[in-house]
Amino acid sequence: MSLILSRRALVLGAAASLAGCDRLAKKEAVREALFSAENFHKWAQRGLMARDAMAREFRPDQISPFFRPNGTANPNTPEYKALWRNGFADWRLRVGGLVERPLALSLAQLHAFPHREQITRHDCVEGWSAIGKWRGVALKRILDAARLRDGARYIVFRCADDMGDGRGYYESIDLIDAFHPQTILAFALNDEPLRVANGAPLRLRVERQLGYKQAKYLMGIEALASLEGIGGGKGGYWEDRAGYDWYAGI
Ligand SMILES: Nc1nc2c(c(=O)[nH]1)N[C@H]1C(S)=C(S)[C@@H](COP(=O)(O)O)O[C@H]1N2
Ligand SMILES: [Mo]
Repeated sequence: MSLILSRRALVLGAAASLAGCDRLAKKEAVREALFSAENFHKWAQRGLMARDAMAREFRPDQISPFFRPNGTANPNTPEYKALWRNGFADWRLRVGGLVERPLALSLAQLHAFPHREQITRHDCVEGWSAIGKWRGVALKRILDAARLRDGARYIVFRCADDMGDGRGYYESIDLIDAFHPQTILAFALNDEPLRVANGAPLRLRVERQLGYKQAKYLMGIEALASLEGIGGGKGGYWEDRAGYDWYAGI
């Protein structure tokens, strides 16, 4: 899927849900008819603009001296410990679901993609913030390499920490956030490889949203048509467990 096509699909998807005609929008013929309506196009553009806006970026001298860890500070499972002991040489990011080309990427392979760096503020619902400099690979590049299939609407992130209830931490975002230029899979914080406390070896940064969306200890990402049947069905660990908003926009 080219950038143009996927952005076009996003515009259609966003506007179709606004109009409450999700089901209809799935039919290609109807999509085309909708897309050609002049007013519709303007309206779709306006709707997208807000979601497409960039999160604020900060100067290097504004970086917090310490990026406080929160939630799991070490998954401590036998599987994770084995990966850690080996410097994550055997770790792979599995990319699957509705993709043409499932991937299993090593850290070295991720490093070979072009990098993006951004200094952003992380806001946790518990009432603290920290500014950090993240380096990683734009999620878009990974999704383009795996080639999303047509029905894909969400990206789910699976984490290594099991949260003690047999169900792991997980999170999910829609394709608007997935293709946002500041949405990256980060392997470095403040010019150092991500520490275990902050999500080693890889974590999500989805900068327009709150802290709990920033999934740490990534093991896999999946493209899905729906979030039904994933975890408790609400799209994330805290969404399932405490009723936090799925879209945690800041
Ligand atoms: N896998 C995993 N990801 C997670 C969490 C967690 O417990 N497990 N906690 C979330 C919350 S509530 C916050 S505020 C941030 C904290 O990131 P930090 O530990 O780097 O500060 O990670 C988020 N991602
Ligand atoms: Mo948080």
